Amino acid sequence: MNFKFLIYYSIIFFFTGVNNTVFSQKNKTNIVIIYVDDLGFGDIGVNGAIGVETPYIDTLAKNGLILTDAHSSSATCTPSRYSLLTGSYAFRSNAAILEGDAPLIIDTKKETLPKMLQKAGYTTGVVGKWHLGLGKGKIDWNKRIPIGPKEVGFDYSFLIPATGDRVPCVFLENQEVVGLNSNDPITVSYGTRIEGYPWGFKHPELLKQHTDPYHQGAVINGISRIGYMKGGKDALWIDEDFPFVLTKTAKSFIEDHKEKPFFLYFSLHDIHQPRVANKKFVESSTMGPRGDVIAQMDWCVGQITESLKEQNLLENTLIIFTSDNGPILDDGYIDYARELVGEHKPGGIFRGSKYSVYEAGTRMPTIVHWPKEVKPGTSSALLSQVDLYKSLACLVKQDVEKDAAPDSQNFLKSWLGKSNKGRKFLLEEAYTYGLRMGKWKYIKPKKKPVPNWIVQKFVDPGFREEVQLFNLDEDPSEENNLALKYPEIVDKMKAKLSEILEK
Ligand code: NG6
Ligand code: CA
Repeated sequence: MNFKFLIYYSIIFFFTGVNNTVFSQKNKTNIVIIYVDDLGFGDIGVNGAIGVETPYIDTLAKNGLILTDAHSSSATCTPSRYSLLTGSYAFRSNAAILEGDAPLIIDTKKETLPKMLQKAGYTTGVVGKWHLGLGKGKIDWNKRIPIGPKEVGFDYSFLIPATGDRVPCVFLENQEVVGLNSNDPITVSYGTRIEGYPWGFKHPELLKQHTDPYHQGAVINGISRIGYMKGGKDALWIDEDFPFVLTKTAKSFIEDHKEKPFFLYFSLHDIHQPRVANKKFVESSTMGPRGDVIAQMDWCVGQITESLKEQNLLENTLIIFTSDNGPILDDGYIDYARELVGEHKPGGIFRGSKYSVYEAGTRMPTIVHWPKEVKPGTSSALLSQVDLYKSLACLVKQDVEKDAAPDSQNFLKSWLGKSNKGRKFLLEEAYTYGLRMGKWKYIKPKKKPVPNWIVQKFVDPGFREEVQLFNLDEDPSEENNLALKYPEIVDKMKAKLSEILEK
């Protein structure tokens, strides 16, 4: 072959090669996880909500797969998010609810779900609630925070750093406070009171909603929070604007990355308290603030699906809609959620709530929507969010690194409704452990006293001095303890739980 031909063939090869890559990249499924905060199984229309309508979520459900036995790994936020992103059970790193200035709890040396997707060619983004900690120790909020979502595997981040009821009340974009005026630096303190924003317990007249004694730190936007804060006035968020700020940011991420495959972890703050809906949604339900923020959250979901539709991406985007832990009525703010709930059952027929080892603690409203691959329907396969890591790795044909995701199992077929096979054993983490096996649910006894603040919330966290065993086929609401009747099942499940916890 002479030199001219060599050049000619190289050019042809180069372009077809590039085109193939572009072609296959373009056809990769986008992945969007919509992770709602404190949304209960019964809080959406398709699962029987009364008093609030969720038309956008119901449309996803109508055209997608409704999972009726899919679980967050834990009955609280940080542990569930930790498991989702690492494929590890939360107990492995003692993941527990974090304060707003806590260090990052994910080991940045290890592979994570977003890092695995990056390797598969995905651009990754997180928009919304983080609550996994930031930095290594004391955080300087006035500089770029050197350790955060980027080091966990997100190319882009726009965050509520912890929760709406914790300082600092500012957004972080790519680990920098948005809109900070350097002449008004931010200081944050947990424990030691610092002068700055007035304190809730001293200034009840400033409050939109009264609170329990634990939420009486800095008053910002008429809401007193956990923790104290000074400075950063120009950067303060307005809680009522969350739905607009977060959906606008998520939509921009989708638009900016529409040409290439992307992974969006869209982490809404609703239904967590403080529940202060935007005026567009106030009185949009008959349940007061808690119902109104469910309607608001539904609108946010609709914004994402509409945006995907506009970009012609809805057909080939895998949307997984779910929640981080079960519902709670009174969690610190007096917003009359308990008084206004009426006939509505936030946890559906299931016993328990957020913080609880009973089913409502972790059994999440879950919908999978992917018109190209997922047929509309319902599945009762027993699934855990900890498995999304290896299931999505299978979807994008990516090997998982050796030490990564030790508790994750590939259940892709079941997540897509192509199989009914669920987990043989499923761990539920709360203030004690629950274990599912077929129709059985075992709850480990625990002798530790129940924390006072949980009792004050009228929550039954489910730990007892004695073993509990329920037959969920006959007793889905976990009312009849059968432990004494079936000692051999108890022994088997006890042994299995010890094996999981000691592995
Ligand atoms: C608890 C808070 C509660 C809520 C929760 C986090 C107290 C007494 N209660 O510690 O109000 O913020 O943390 O919720 O401080 S979660 O959904 O992010 O796990
Ligand atoms: Ca939560």
